[in-house]
Amino acid sequence: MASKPSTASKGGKRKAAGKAKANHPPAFTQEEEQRALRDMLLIRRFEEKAGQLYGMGHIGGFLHLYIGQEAVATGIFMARRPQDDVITSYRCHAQELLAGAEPKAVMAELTGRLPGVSKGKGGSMHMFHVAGHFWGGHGIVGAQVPIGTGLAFAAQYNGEDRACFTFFGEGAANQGQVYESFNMAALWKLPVIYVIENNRYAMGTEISRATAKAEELFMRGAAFGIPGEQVDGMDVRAVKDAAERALQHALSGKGPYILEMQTYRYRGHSMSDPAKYRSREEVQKMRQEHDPIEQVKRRLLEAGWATEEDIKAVDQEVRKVVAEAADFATGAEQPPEEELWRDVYAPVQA
Ligand SMILES: Cc1ncc(C[n+]2csc(CCOP(=O)(O)OP(=O)(O)O)c2C)c(N)n1
Repeated sequence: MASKPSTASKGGKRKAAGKAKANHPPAFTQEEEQRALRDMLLIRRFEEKAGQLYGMGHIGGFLHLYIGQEAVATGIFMARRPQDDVITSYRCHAQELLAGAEPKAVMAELTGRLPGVSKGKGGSMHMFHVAGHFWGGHGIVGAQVPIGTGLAFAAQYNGEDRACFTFFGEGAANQGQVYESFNMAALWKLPVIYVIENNRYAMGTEISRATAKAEELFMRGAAFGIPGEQVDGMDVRAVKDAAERALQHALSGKGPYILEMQTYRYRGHSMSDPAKYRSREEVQKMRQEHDPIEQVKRRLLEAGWATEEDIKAVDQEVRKVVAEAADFATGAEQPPEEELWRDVYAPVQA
């Protein structure tokens, strides 16, 4: 079963690992469905607008969109407690918004303006929200994995009640530092949950062309005794359910846990990717059959918890927030030249 953790057994044989589709997550309450709808719509509309601003020349540098993957960050944030840490790669706008950053300040970071979350100096890949325990936003593939492991070490060392959700892509799952982190996390039983966002494509390569045992990424910790689960990452209920189980495990002193989220990104790796490595039909099929937002809408309608008009009203409200953020971000002040020298080093306390 997908919901059962798998580790290597004593005889060297692995327990059977199910497919993501076999997962039957517990139903959401009306409130949870409504929250999931709004959060995922905010992320999608925000990303669509960011894509437009990039096309108009308002955003420079890289821009990696999260469209299609909304259920992963949303489900994790529904399970995490406010004190739990989160860290991710350069594909980070969704986590930044869910951690509580103002959409205006996030968009202003994308356009490189002073009121941006990193004063316009970080851009798309380097955003943080310390008050919301979100620690970035990292451009080096896999680099956030040891940092997330370190955050979990700090929690354990300081006797604090928190765990760290450490996101990384399936491409990053082949990086050496991931396994150094797994070793330390397992050895010291650190409260860290490794969230592998398997969107099936790294920068320009389909997973099976670059990754051994591509269908079993959740087993990547088996040699260290780290349990793992494969999760339907297009279903926000499955994500939340698995994240709660993983958090429970990590907080009970049993150490790290791996969640392989089977997800999909609709857009290219970044804005400059023509995505020639897959067909339009494949993307279309995912959108039609597995879209995370459409799944929530369908359930809300079927349960009689919302009408088409109610759903449209949420969308309108979110579009307004995003449009205001875009206006703000394109009209805000640029960082002055002296900002270049600020925030380079942390102040040292004697
Ligand atoms: C150490 C390092 N190697 C290569 C790159 C270039 N690069 C940026 S993203 C990327 C692909 C990563 O794919 P994945 O981890 O699956 O994440 P996704 O972009 O799919 O979210 C590569 C190779 C980099 N930034 N850092």
